[in-house]
Amino acid sequence: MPAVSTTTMLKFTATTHDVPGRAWAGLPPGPVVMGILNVTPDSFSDGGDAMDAARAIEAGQRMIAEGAGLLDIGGESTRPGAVPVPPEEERRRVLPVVAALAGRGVALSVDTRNAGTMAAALDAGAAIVNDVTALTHDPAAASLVARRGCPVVLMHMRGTPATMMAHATYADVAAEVMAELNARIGAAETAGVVRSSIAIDPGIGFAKTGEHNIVLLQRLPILLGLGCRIVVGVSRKRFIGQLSGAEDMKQRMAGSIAAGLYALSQGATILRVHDVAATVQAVRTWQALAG
Ligand code: HH2
Repeated sequence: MPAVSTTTMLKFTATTHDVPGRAWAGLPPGPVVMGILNVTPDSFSDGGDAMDAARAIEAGQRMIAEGAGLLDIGGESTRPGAVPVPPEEERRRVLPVVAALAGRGVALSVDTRNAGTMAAALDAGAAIVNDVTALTHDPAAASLVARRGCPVVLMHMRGTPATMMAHATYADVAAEVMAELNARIGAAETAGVVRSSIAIDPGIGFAKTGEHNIVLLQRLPILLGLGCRIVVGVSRKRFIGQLSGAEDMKQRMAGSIAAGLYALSQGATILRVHDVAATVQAVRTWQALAG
């Protein structure tokens, strides 16, 4: 893990105010709601809800009408211990949904760690790659993203979905996540990815305990120093249940919105959520008041 010097930290802090409005993926500068479309039978929070293409397309259309600025389409669950999905099956799940929702007024991201799925989804009309492994899982991913020149979300994780919780040990979670994301940005740039096409994500729940998630959100402004827009996904996650007492994942909407608004106040500008209509209403109200 690269060391981050005090001078670098100060430089990061000094540029903080520049970042939230930064152009990325053609999105407006303020908060954007990214609707989650999991075309999977086993996602932790909505598994099976949008499993077949027709239901996923309908859900996507509803999210667009509800004010989503982005749709994130995935065909493989990354919950702790999830069974990996062969890339061919992943493509069978996501491609018809991408093709049907392309050109409907919002950008589509494909949530995948496989270069073949990234390429096929971009060909089918997706504009953005969202990789929970920050382009580390597939050796062909970084050069593919560089060649296509598409915007990319680099999320922080350690290990794999199967092993990540064994790696949830940090002396200073915020500084280590920042340093590790900084290293991933550097690796992507070395592969030819342009920095302005990169957004970052602290990876809430990925190789993090509930306490780590809380500290990361409280110290989120440290990530602004990396000069990229920040995506945050707290929606229905386990720590929302821990904080609020809501054990049923589908009963975690209010807590998810509270955590999402808090993330916006800490410098995030893209919220990855299941409950689009309620989040859009909350974000608009928060934005009007916060200015
Ligand atoms: N979280 C999940 C999946 N992809 N991508 C980004 N950038 N940030 C996240 O926090 C994130 C993500 C996990 O949530 P979900 O899609 O609801 O569940 P599953 O992985 O089980 O499909």
